[in-house]
Amino acid sequence: MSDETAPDDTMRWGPVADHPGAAAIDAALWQAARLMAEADTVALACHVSPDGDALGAMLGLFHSLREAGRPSIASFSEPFVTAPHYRELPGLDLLTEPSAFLEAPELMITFDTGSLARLGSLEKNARAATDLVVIDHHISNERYGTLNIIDPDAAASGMLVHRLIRLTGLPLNNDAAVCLYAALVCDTGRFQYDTTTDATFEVARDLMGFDIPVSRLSRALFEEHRMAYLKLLGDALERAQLVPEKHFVWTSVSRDDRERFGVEFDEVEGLIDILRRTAEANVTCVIKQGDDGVQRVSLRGIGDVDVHRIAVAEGGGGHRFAAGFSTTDDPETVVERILAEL
Ligand SMILES: [Mn+2]
Repeated sequence: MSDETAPDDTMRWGPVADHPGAAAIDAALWQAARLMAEADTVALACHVSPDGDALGAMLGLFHSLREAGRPSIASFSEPFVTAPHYRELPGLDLLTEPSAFLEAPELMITFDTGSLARLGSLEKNARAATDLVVIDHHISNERYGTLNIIDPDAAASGMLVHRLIRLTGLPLNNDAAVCLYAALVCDTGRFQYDTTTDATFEVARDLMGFDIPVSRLSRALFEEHRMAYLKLLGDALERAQLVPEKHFVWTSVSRDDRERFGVEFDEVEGLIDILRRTAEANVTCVIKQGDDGVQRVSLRGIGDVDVHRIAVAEGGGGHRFAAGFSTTDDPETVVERILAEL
């Protein structure tokens, strides 16, 4: 699921403890910095099928640690490929294959990853880690670390990495700045979601002190697609169905569809951002079948609708306005269940 790219209403759920104060977060970040200083190697990981925030946050700290001369590795689970629109993020070529990741890291840090299961094949490495630091902004985070730094008020996990670097005096170099900028623009929808605050602009301003290729990044991240994807998009929109009485629109992309158009699973990530433009809909759903046959269901909501609730009922997670879950049921059955919930 790469459904973390929309705002959440941070006042809506969770006990007060889910919203640690600034001092508590800073104390936890200092604790993480101490662990990083003591570990022989710092092992970084993010969730399966990483999005711009997961990659950007992880690579941001990776570049900082490398600049500081701290031995570190970074990885994510198989399928060990990143969507082509992340190609401008520096450091993808420095990632370690998950099979070569430390089996029992002294210190492992996860980014943007709400649960151990979301680490995919790296879950076993996380379970074997002596210290496990969890850096995330998902309110549904299961707090599976030995040190959990969860800030639902942060617009992106990259915001927390920036805070860690600036708070503790870790070096911020150009590559780190580009990665953190990518994390920020991806999870704020290019400063368009309600998560966009003075804090996000302050971080953006700090990062802009470096040489950020703004327009090149923007085109790669948000605009450019292969013709094959645009053809698949046309087909998926042609088949999209509006359920007017439920203000619901949905479409699906099967494994066969992707094979027919020659499109990889990760390339279809942004389809929902097109379909959610439907004026008649408050809830948008895209059901994408992975190469393993499993259906990944992405939900987007606007207004009073809480799609997080629907996703949680299906064993998934996310935010109030952007959530998702996985299922082996066929798309029609899934949609029937969602419609019943609405
Ligand atoms: Mn995120």
